[in-house]
Amino acid sequence: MRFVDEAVIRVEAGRGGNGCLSFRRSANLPKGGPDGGDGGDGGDVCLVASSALHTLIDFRYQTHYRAVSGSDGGRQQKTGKSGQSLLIPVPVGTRVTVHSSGLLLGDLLTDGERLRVARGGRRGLGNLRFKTSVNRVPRRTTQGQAGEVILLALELMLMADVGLVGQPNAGKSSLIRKVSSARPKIADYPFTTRRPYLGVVRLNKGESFVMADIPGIIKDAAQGKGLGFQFLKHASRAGLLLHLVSLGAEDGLPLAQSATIVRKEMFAYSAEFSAKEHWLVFTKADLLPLEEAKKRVKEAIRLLDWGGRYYIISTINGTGIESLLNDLHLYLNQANSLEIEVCSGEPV
Ligand SMILES: Nc1nc2c(ncn2[C@@H]2O[C@H](COP(=O)(O)OP(=O)(O)OP(=O)(O)O)[C@@H](O)[C@H]2O)c(=O)[nH]1
Ligand SMILES: [Mg+2]
Repeated sequence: MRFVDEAVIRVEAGRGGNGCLSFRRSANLPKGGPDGGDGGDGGDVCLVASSALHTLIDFRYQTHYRAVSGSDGGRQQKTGKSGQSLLIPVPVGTRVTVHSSGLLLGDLLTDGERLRVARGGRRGLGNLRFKTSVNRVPRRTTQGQAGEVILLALELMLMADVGLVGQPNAGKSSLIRKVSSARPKIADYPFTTRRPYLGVVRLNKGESFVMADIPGIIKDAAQGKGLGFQFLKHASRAGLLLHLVSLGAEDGLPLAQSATIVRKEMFAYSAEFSAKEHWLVFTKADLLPLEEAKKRVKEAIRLLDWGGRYYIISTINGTGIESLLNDLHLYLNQANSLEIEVCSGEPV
């Protein structure tokens, strides 16, 4: 299936139904009072997050959405039927803004979360409402109001705990395949992965976390080169980034230089990335003797003046994978419990 992470749609809420102008008439009551009922309210348009969806592709085919209008009021004090809300399912992780102004309306982050994006028009009032002691035959009614119409920009940012970033061929897809059931293609040419993939990494005791494989980042990606820039936003929701650097030095550069290319692009894309937890992961350790790999990595760490965590792994012989997963698990658990503490703190 094609991966689409941006869409513009037009949503229109339903009109309110008109109020009714009517007087009671019957054989024994030729001059009855007013009995025109109110109209029904117009239906709202709401977006609802659904974990069953993973792309915005549906919105490429359907770009207009309209909720049902309220019915007009009727004789004998009959209120018109209200229009039902139109619920539009979107993937979890969808950000909703007003297309013209960029105003943020909301982020739909949990399954089932609902966001009203267009309010239905209010009902019109029937003439029964205008009966007073001085006006017993009111001929006044009001019309139902138009529903809101709005052009929305939808943007999907995948929800992952851990994002994989790195140059093409760094071994990102190989790692996610090794530790999850995600199945992105693996090959020795750049940009094998052309869209982000999510994989659930299952750990002992039924615990799990979500990892995102993001297409490779090359020099000048932040200016639009390659594919990396377009998809970097999917890394922006991850709490932790694993930056993969190949010990195979396919780009012919020393490790520290390779790593710097990607770091520069990430920070050029968004300053937000510099505040994120980053770990360096040196891949393809099986390509050289472990002692040699450690020596090169130490040198790179020194040159980069790297104070964060780093790992040496191989998806071919399994080096370092278990310890990486254990540390990820511990880190994410800690981060989650911190979040819970913050949320449950007493209000000050
Ligand atoms: N020797 C060795 N080769 C590896 C290892 N991991 C990945 N590779 C190879 O490196 C090449 C690129 O791997 P991918 O996993 O496709 O790399 P990627 O980072 O997803 O690349 P893009 O999708 O192009 O960004 C493939 O030929 C893999 O077989 C490893 O641990 N050891
Ligand atoms: Mg890949």
